[in-house]
Amino acid sequence: MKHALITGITGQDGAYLAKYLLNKGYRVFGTYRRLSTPNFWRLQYLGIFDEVELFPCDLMDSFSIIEALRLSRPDEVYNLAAQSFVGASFEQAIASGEITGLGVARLLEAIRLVTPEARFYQASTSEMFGDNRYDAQDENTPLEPSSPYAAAKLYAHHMLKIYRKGYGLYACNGILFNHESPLRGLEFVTRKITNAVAKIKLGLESHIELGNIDARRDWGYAPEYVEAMWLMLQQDTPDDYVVATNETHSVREFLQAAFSSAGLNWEDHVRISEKFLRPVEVRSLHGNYEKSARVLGWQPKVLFSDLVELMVREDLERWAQWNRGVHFPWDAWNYPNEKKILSRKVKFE
Ligand code: NAP
Ligand code: G4F
Repeated sequence: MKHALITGITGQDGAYLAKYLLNKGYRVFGTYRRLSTPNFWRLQYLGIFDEVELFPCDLMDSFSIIEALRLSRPDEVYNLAAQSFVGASFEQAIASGEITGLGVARLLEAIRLVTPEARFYQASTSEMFGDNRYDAQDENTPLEPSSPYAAAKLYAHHMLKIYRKGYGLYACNGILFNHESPLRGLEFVTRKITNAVAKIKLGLESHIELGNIDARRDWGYAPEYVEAMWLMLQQDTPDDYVVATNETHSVREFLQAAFSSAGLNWEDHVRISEKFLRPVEVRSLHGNYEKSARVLGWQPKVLFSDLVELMVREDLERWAQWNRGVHFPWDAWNYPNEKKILSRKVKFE
């Protein structure tokens, strides 16, 4: 039986990847951070909490990484752990560099020393293209990061290439464009919108505050993207791949589609707040996944309008259940309102 180790198993992609690998017959190990309140809701939501084996581990702590590798003896390591929120990386630039950048160097060193035969997947990102001037981005597009998060990911991306070339590790960078789902964190714009649509529809909230709604992203469906991660590690030689839908849509289009799928007019419920504007914005991302299609045989099936609809439907269903007093593992009731969180843009009198 093959062993897989997933860092960041408590996150959106970690949970879906764990489920995918369990279905393929893998023994799945995952790392989680010690938090004051445990965060296993996604694994419970997918019904796999009892099927995965968990280690406490932090990418800031090399010894905890070594211990996770030593105990799990993985054939495949998927590094999904990161401070993954671009907005927060402006507020916590150093911690983002430590975790999202240097954390990967710690992991590569540990693999080199402890399990050099293990195949390694790194969660690289389209955010590395930055506020670029290209119509569509692929594996050869220049990388011009526009956030502390992207700069940290770029460092990790290059460290992987150095370890692949220098030490012969089987290691792949998956340059994934935005991918969403009902398990997406509530801070990211898609889920922030679909959660708000559900609350507004049910009379629990009246409006939502957003930043730059002209920004454009290439949004795909997360459960399909974890399959591409696995495919990358099954090839004869390691390489880097773009995973995307080859469509780009604005946040405004997302709003329009999400509110109208619940029979609402978005303009009645949206306010723009400078609190959600970033010091540097990535205005447009649009991925060309031709190489993934050609080499991996991968292509997206769920596209923009189906994605928006399935996310709205699930958030509506959850809030309706909550209204009926049904209890289930879920994040939203525990995170009542982003408005409580202050930002650097707040001026104190
Ligand atoms: P996510 O939901 O934010 O999950 C991030 C995971 O990293 C969580 O399990 C989190 O643990 C863990 N983590 C955070 N800090 C850590 C630390 N210091 N040590 C160990 N673990 C830590 O992110 P996602 O959407 O699943 O994305 C997975 C990966 O793909 C991330 O690396 C992200 O940057 C990258 N990526 C995502 C997208 C996308 O559109 N989703 C696109 C391109 C690349 P807690 O649960 O304890 O917070
Ligand atoms: O949903 P977002 O926060 O995602 P972003 O910044 O594109 O990053 C995500 O995708 C990356 C891949 O390209 C990943 F590497 C990264 O880990 C993460 O998963 O923001 C999307 C767009 C941005 O342009 C942002 O400025 O939406 C805009 N936006 C407008 N109002 C907002 C808001 N974003 C958030 N989070 N919240 C708002 O109120």
